[in-house]
Amino acid sequence: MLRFIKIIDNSLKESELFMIDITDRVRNRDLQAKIVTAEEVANWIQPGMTLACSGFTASGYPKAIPMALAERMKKTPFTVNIWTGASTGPELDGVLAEVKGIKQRLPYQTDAKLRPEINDGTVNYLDLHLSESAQLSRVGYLGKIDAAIVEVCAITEEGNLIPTTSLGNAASYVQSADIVIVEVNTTQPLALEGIHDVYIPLDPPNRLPIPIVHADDRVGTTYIPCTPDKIKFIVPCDVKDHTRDLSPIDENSKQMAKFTIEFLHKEIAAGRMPKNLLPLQSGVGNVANAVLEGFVDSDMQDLIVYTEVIQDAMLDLIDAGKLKIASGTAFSPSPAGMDRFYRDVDKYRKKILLRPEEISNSPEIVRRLGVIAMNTALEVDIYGNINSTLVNGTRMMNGIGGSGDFARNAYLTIFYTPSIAKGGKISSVVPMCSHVDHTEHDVDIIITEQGIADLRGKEPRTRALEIINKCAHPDYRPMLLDYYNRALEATHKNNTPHLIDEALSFHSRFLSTGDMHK
Ligand code: 0RQ
Repeated sequence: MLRFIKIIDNSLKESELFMIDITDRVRNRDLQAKIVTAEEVANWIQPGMTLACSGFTASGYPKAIPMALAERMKKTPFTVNIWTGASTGPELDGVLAEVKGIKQRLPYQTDAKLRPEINDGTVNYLDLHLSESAQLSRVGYLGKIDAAIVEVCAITEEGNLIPTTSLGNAASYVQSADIVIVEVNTTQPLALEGIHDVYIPLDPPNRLPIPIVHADDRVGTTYIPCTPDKIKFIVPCDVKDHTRDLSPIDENSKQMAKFTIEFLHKEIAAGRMPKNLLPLQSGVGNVANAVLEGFVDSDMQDLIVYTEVIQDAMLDLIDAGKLKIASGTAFSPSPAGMDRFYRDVDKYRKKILLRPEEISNSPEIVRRLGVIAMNTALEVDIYGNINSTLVNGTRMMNGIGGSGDFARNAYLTIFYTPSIAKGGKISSVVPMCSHVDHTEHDVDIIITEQGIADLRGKEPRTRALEIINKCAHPDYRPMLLDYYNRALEATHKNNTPHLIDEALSFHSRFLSTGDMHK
């Protein structure tokens, strides 16, 4: 059966009418009768509905339906609630933000058009720990799902769904929803079948131990369980994941990567870690990429990755013969990385495993495996608290994402930040964070391009000197030392000395003068 669908390509310009045949991917013949256009689904969606979508980073999110929905909203403005696994690409968050079509958004985002709407009160944004978001939705705190919208490679004879480049919360949303809408994406190769391991835990009080004791353990199914009767519509789509090229690794990131590798070598020498380290988790972005590339050039072997997002550097580690397994919830390489993956799919897929985010980020498993968590901060304070989300304590950047899932539960928790931002007008080391996502109790190591502060086994006053002297930029070091010394004196050496009237003075100075310097 052939169907017509209006497609908007990745440049987001309208293009011609394409004919997409997805019958080979809808293996249940009866289900083929449910194939419709994205416009038909967009017209079915009602204002105020909660649409729980697949997608994690710019990987595996529905595209044709949100684009058609945005077109409809241009003519008839209304809003819906969008739940996903994490951030998505411009064909979901971007197009809907552009028409102000989102009322509530959770659990994470990074979209440049959505961010201002979160910060001007248009969008109600729930910034959630990713590992917890599926459970919160299942038990009903977040309201009811009107439809789950899931991108797949294929639908099996039984109605089960073969996911694409991410799993995120898709399996849990499908389980909770009465109505499932499926986007069959023909750009997603069937070679992805088998790479997933779908396990949905029972909710308390019936939760059992999640039986993963090694990063490569498989405990679930290779598909998202579903039944034909739950599937209301099936929509063809041939728009690719909108993954981005990585920016070249800058000098600061290279320096932070170098500090990391040197430090980990010392940990091995001290007998605190095996020679192949412990499972690695790394955030996304420049520093994370540089650190992972640092491992490629290092003498370390048989590395294990238990993380959220699998990026290009993992392919480099596989090619260098240094990676045993990379377990995550999203495969999110650059376009070139994706081409590379597909050219040699049989080699790479043996080493890559995609799980639901409540498993990839599970506190239980992160603690059991002894993960080394490496994430990025906006700012750190002199006692080791971390702000990852709110600029000047108020303006949302992206969200906590999975950083909290890993930071609190890891064997070793490292945070990175360049010591200054905005050309030196901002010190990333401040007396007190303007907002705290990760507390001093969670943080072991802070690394800037200036140096590495080891906070383990140190009480707050010693930590303050360690952070100021090793991580702060030399331009700000005297100001921070002056603050600390006066706080020490004023509080008569309290456990955690602060001058309460002055603790946020760096921020207030920046807000009034545009510069944290005196
Ligand atoms: O702004 O783009 O306007 O220049 O913040 O900073 O240095 O480019 O760093 O891209 O790695 O992002 C914490 C936001 C860092 C990210 C954060 C400004 C700076 C720049 C970005 P411009 P950089 P990155 C797994 C883990 C939370 C989620 C997480 C993040 C912009 O890492 O969202 O960890 N983390 N997930 O100029 C004001 C400061 C600033 C500042 C930097 N102190 N004050 N602005 N900037 N420091 C991933 C997932 O969960 C999917």
